[in-house]
Formats: sequence, structure tokens, C-alpha cells
Amino acid sequence: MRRVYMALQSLAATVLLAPLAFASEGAEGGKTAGGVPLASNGLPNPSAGWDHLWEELMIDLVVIGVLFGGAALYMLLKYQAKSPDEQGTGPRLSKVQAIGWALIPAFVFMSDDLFLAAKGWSLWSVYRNPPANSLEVKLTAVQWGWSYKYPNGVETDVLRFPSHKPVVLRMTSEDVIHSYWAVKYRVKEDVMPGRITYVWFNPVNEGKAYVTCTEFCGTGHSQMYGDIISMPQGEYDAWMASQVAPAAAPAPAPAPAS
Ligand SMILES: [Cu+2]
Repeated sequence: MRRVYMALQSLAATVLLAPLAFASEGAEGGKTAGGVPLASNGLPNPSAGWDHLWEELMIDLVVIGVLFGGAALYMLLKYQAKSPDEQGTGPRLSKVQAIGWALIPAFVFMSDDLFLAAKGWSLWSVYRNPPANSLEVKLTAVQWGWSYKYPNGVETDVLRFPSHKPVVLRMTSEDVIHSYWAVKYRVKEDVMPGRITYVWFNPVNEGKAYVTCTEFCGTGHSQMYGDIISMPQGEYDAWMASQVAPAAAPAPAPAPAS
């Protein structure tokens, strides 16, 4: 029995310490704030945080699965009946032993759950608080497409933004309930008529990403997808200038009367 206790003890330590060891590795340079990885621009990167939490959860599930599966298999083999007529005689446990056997495995499970829940809360609080210097864009959903409006009034159906600067979308719908999902940035939020919801993300890298609607919103729902593009600052400035120029250009002079 002493060997079983020792085996359980070492496996419990593995369960509890594995995520801590994994977490200490950090991500993207290893810097974190409140457990959330920091991107190269020094701001939190929730999408890396979600990936990190998911990997920790998978490790925990495997370790706990092996721990409890192994213990069940061990007891199944050790205490199996030697003949069909054999009657089992369970050990008589004292109150302390009985309570210990109930609480210790529960504690192993719950401490791990609470550890991950605390990390999840910490990450959620970052996920719901856009940084102060974010580029703020208004998003309007309509059956069946997305329309973006920049602070200077420029409107587009493809979102472009400079890389290395966080983006916050203030979202509403003109008709039914939609749901904005930017897979690469790990953000998803309902977009509803009469309400303004938001998501933010830290682009970090340049490149195109895919967005789609994840709330069935009518017959054209499956066509409600589009691109969002993270660009170098210079390219973004040039693109924005090209969008502003036509609106700002003076009207052509009227033709002289003949
Ligand atoms: Cu939709």
C-alpha cells in the first residue's frame, strides 16, 4: 500500500507541476504580463494566450487521464476475483482514511481545474480590455456582408490595418444577429441590431486572415465571409491615402460656356 501512496504522490506532483513548468516557458520571447504572453510591440497577445491555455489543458487532460486510468487498471488487475465464487472483503477504513481517499483525488482534480480557471480569468480580462492606443474601426453587419468604417470616414468591405498596432472593432448589425469570427486572431463575438459589441486583437505579424459569420443569419449565411489584412505601416498609410484622395479631390471645373 505504501508503494501505491508513493506512486499516487509522484503522479499528483506531475499533474500539478507540468502546467507550471510549461507556463514558465512563456511564448514569443518568453515575456508575459499576468500570465498573458506579450507580443513584440510590448502589448498583450490574447490569441497566443488562448493557444497556450489550450495546450496546457491538453497536457493536463492527458496526465490526469493516464493517472486515473492507470490507477483504475492497476486496481482492476490487483483486486480481481480469483474464482467466480470469491467474495470480496474490502479493507475497513478509519474515518480519516475514508475522508483522505475521498478528498485527496478530488483535490488533485480541483487544484488543477482552479489553476487553469484562474489563468482563464486573467486572460479573459485582457481579452475584454482593448489597449488605449488601438485603431478603432466601426463594423456593420448586414445580410450578407461586413462593412468597416475608419475614424476618418473611409468605408471598406475588407479591413486593412497596420501590423504591430492593436485593432478594436465596435460592431453592430442592421438586420439580424450575426457573429464575427476572425479565426487567426482567436476572436469571436455576436453582432446584434440595437447593441454595440466589440472585439480587439493584436496583429503582431503581417498577412491576410479570414473572417466569417458563425450565426446562421439567412439563406446567404454561407457567403458571409471576407478578408482582413495586416500590412506594414508604410503600405497601410499609402493605401489609406489612396482611399481618402478621391473623396478629398476638388470637383472638376465646369466646362466653359460656348
Ligand atoms: Cu451573418
